[in-house]
Amino acid sequence: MKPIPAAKQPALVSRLIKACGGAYSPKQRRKYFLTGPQWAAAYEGHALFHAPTRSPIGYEDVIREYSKIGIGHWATHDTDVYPADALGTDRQDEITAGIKKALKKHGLQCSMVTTETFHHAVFAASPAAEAPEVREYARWRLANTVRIGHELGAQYCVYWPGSLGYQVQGAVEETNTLKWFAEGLNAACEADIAAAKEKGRPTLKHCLEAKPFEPAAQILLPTSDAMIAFISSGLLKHPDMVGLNPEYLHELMWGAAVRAALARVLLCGKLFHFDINDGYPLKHDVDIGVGLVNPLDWLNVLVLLRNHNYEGPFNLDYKPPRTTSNWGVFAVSFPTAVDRFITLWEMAGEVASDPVISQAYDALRAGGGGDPRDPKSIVEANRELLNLHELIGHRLFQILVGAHRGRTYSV
Ligand code: GLT
Ligand code: MN
Ligand code: MN
Repeated sequence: MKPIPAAKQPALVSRLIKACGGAYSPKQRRKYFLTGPQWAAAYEGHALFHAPTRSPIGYEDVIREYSKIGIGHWATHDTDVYPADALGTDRQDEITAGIKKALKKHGLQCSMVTTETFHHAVFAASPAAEAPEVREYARWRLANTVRIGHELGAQYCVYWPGSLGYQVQGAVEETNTLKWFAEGLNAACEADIAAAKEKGRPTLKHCLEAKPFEPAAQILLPTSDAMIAFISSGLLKHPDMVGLNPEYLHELMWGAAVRAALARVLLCGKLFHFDINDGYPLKHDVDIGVGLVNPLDWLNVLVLLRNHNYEGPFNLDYKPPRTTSNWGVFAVSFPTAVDRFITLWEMAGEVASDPVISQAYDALRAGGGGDPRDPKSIVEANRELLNLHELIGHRLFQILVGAHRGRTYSV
């Protein structure tokens, strides 16, 4: 094959994306509570070892392109759109007005706001640092974000305390740091209660997001389970306002069964928000597009969420790879991620109504009828019934590859 000139490459990519087929329309995509983060689309491909491969892009472009794709909601960190030194000044109000205008023009809603408490030098020792002025500044930043959220019509506020930890052990006294972190959340909740009252709006749902490592070497709240315990530690003044935003990959990173981690959050009534992506266990936060690595696991996760009537957002916290261009972010990355999610979600619906799976579940729950005081008889009575466990696994695989609808391969 001859080299393909740069000018002809978009046409080639577009032709092959069309050839893939199976794309949903923007109207269909808008039926799902999908949220697109500003930082995900604007990610330039940089990291510790990586120079950027894409050029900067502002909120107007992101909002417009999300709208074209059919992503109905937008989420942002304060400093994704407001320069840190514009926060709390008139410039903040001007930017807020610009965002509102762009959202309205393109028919999007702001679903969630989050405070960046990890990038700026002031957070070198975390937002819950020893110096009281750092903590006061952090409290102000959180309260300011809450007010921005109310102004933009958001329902959720997320906290990712990635810098809450340490590089060297002994410098930080963990119980103090956690108490100080709770003070920040308390300030955010109180600011929320005041702003909600003033605006006649409901209060926000405050969601903690765990990640087991990065950027701090050791993280004080590394998992969703740790955060659930923290919420009920007694340190929070409004524990009912605080729940979780688990991220699929962040649980996988520490080796969790993601579905089991989510089940524990569901049991506590704390599954408020969900970051969707993919990746590998015991590796870094690569934020690969949903379903590209673990589609069967994803199917199972969505079956659980459907069964429990989860109605919160599915937030596309995904990093388009460095090999993707600025154009490709909206031509390939986001539409395909959205379409894989929708496919997996609908497939999860098929699992729920699949006659083989429901008969197998019913039979397992009926049990074999042994004598509860005689374990030997229980073993005998259930012997053949328990073959259904593996059979269910096989059926889920069939549903994933379409074999339940007669798709076969000739040998
Ligand atoms: C950061 C983190 C994400 C969080 C974002 C919210 S910031 O990109 O890795 O998982 O959701 O603060
Ligand atoms: Mn996330
Ligand atoms: Mn991540």
